Amino acid sequence: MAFMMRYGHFVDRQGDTIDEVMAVYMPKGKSYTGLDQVEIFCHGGRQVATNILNEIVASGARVAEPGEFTKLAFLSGRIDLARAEAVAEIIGANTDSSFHAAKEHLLGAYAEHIHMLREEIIGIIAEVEASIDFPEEEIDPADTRRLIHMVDAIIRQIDDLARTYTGGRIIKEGYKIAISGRPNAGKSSLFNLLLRQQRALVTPTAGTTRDYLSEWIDLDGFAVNLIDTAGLRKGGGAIEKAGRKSAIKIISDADLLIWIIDLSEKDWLTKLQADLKFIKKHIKLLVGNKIDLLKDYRKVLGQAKDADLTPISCLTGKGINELKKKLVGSINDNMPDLTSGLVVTSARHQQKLKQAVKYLRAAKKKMSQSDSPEITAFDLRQAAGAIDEITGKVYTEDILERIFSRFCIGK
Ligand SMILES: Nc1nc2c(ncn2[C@@H]2O[C@H](COP(=O)(O)OP(=O)(O)OP(=O)(O)O)[C@@H](O)[C@H]2O)c(=O)[nH]1
Ligand SMILES: [Mg+2]
Repeated sequence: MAFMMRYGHFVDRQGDTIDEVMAVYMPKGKSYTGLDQVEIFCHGGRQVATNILNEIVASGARVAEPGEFTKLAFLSGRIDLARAEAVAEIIGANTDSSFHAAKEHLLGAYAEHIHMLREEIIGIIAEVEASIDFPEEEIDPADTRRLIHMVDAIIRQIDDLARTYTGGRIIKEGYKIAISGRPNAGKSSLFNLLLRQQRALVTPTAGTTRDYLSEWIDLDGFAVNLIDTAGLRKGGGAIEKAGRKSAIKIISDADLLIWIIDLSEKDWLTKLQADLKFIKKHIKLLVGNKIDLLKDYRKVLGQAKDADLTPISCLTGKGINELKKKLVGSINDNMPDLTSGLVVTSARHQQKLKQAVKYLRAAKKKMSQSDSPEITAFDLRQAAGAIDEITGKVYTEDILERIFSRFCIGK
């Protein structure tokens, strides 16, 4: 039966019309949830919808939990868990790249790849278990070598997939760039410049920014979360100390650190050398600011032999385009190829993939030690089980609760 949309009046229990509406009935097996389903289309506006909803609830219905429709779709077997999660990603996508990745997940290339990996593991389990059934027969070492080879190939594939999460997380959550440096270096000035608005307070007083400021910018189609932090220096009052503490946390969470220094200071190089020790663990871009105050900034930069500094002036805007190009380059270096659709954007999936790799490695070790096939099969089954949790072949109420509670109501 084709769906048919009907026109009519929505009347309350007293018989009064609330609104002129359209309604469509979707029978069991053909609806999103897989259950009998009706959708009512009323006029836009909060109050009309609220009145209709109240009337339906008063007649015995209840409001859906967040993600309940998609959860029902999963429970009725219409979609697997990876696709259900992709629905939430589609809704949450706020850049073209996150939308693209989510769409690929929903279309299924990703789920199919996961399914294929699972089938490969199941194939190996079958072979290993076959030797359990015939314990009297000697296992041919060539067979063992072949199986180890197959396990190795799967480990590599799963490992590669799990690694795409570095880029996948960026696609989903945005690329975090923290601007940090000593007080008065021009952090807030750079923040405003990249934001193209006077968002942060800029003053000649060192220690102006105490709390951090966080804004979103679009850099070449990527969502970038730009964070201006308090300047880092010893001493200062309690407020400055608290600001410094939060700045250090932000720096360690960032995907990229912009460390900005004031090139107009006589002792900038000594300071920079001390700073580099402090930030050595971070992925960073060193920026030399206030070149407008220097007669020959190239000569000044030449003093820093091994440190690669990007010269800018927040006052004149010189060097900003070059800096932006470097920022985009740094994002691109971290991004996976999106065209294949094989990008892990969920921390849960990454964790399950890593778990699978762990069990596969254990199985491989046991195979090469010629342990009993029962023990090897156990590890392989654990690996397949971890993969099954991604697609939802195996799930617990707890997992469903965690996934669907993140949805918005009505999805
Ligand atoms: N001449 C010159 N002055 C600049 C430049 N960039 C920033 N300044 C000045 O330097 C001072 C400090 O700038 P801010 O952007 O507030 O520096 P900050 O690093 O955020 O400082 P705190 O928040 O106090 O740590 C202000 O007086 C700015 O106008 C620049 O490129 N050239
Ligand atoms: Mg500031």
